[in-house]
Amino acid sequence: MKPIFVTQPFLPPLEEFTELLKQIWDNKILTNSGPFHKEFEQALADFLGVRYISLFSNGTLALITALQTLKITGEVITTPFSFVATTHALWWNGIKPVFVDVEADFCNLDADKIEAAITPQTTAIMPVHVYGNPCQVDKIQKIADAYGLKVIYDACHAFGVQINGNSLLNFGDLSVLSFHATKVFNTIEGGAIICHDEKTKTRIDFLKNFGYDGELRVVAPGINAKMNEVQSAFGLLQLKYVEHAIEKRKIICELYKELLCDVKGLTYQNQLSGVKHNYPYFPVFIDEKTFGMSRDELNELMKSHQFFGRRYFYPLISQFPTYKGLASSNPANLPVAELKTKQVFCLPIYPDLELSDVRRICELIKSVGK
Ligand code: T4K
Repeated sequence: MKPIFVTQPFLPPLEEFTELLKQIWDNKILTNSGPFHKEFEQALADFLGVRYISLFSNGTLALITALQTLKITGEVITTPFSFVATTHALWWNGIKPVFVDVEADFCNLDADKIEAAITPQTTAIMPVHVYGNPCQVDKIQKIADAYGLKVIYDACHAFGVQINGNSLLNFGDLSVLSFHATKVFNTIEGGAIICHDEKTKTRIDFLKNFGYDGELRVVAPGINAKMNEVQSAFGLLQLKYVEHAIEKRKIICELYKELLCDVKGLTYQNQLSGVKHNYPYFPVFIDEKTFGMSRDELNELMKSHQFFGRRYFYPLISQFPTYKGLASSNPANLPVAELKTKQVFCLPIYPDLELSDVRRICELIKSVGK
């Protein structure tokens, strides 16, 4: 049996990509805001329904730069239930992460617990739209406004997600996307910052290019985080196919839900009304007692059948050595996240996953306890 991994990147037709590569070979512009970069940036802003977008070489550098853009310092309230890059971006800026618990339904930062964690040092909130499910954006904005805090969304899972027809990326001061190979939309590696005014976009563009404003002026201590022409051309092509790819993910997600709906001790996340989803992951949550097997045992069983799901996100970021010593990392402060991280298991989902493989995965899961 061929192994089935948690994901597999979506790739455009090779011959279409080689056509674009020929253009790069002809004009010899490889990076530094070339023609494909410009075209992709505009096409992406139009596609996503956002005003300003700045392309990056990956999501992590985009997160680090987003914090630099708004000159965030001191303490930032964030979630422990994410990929470790979310908190690393704070660490790279010398900012102290303050972990707040998540809510049970979607594992997103619990807006009702944010206020209690605010101190005079707090300057921003950095929530994550985990698995592409929107955070409680209105509640979070209300708190931010009341305390004069910035909001930077790690929207790395939220490509194309909309609330009532409006892009989720339009909420908060900034949102950050990842276009990593494992994401719904990929440029092999890549990322972006979304902002809402031209001045901020200009600052972001300076920061990702060493701080250069023109040939001789350096206006800030910037970094090199530019997306190159090959990635940009690849992204432009991917954009043609992404709606179709999301549609295929939706079919897989619906089949999982149909086949797993009556499995005792296994739950999955139901969609919020008014949300156009992008189906990046299919997390299930295992209650060991009722299911008859722990999440880790299920993982081993699946592996023995060549199904390689993943425990995104286990361990919690707060449990990694760099962050474990923080007061907010105390498990007693994060009871819901501590529970969810032990239960979660992400099943394979990607556009080319065969529905027959989804059925085989579900049969195996359903065989537990029989
Ligand atoms: N914030 C959030 C919330 C994020 O989830 C991420 C990234 C970031 C920030 C940072 O964005 P980037 O700087 O990465 O743009 C993966 C990804 O490397 C990472 O991008 C992603 N989140 C994270 C959730 O997952 P791994 O270590 O699990 O990936 P890996 O290599 O084990 O891949 C998983 C499976 O995918 C493999 O078993 C096989 C398949 N695969 C993977 C790659 C890379 C392929 O078939 N082809 C491939 O090229 O971290």
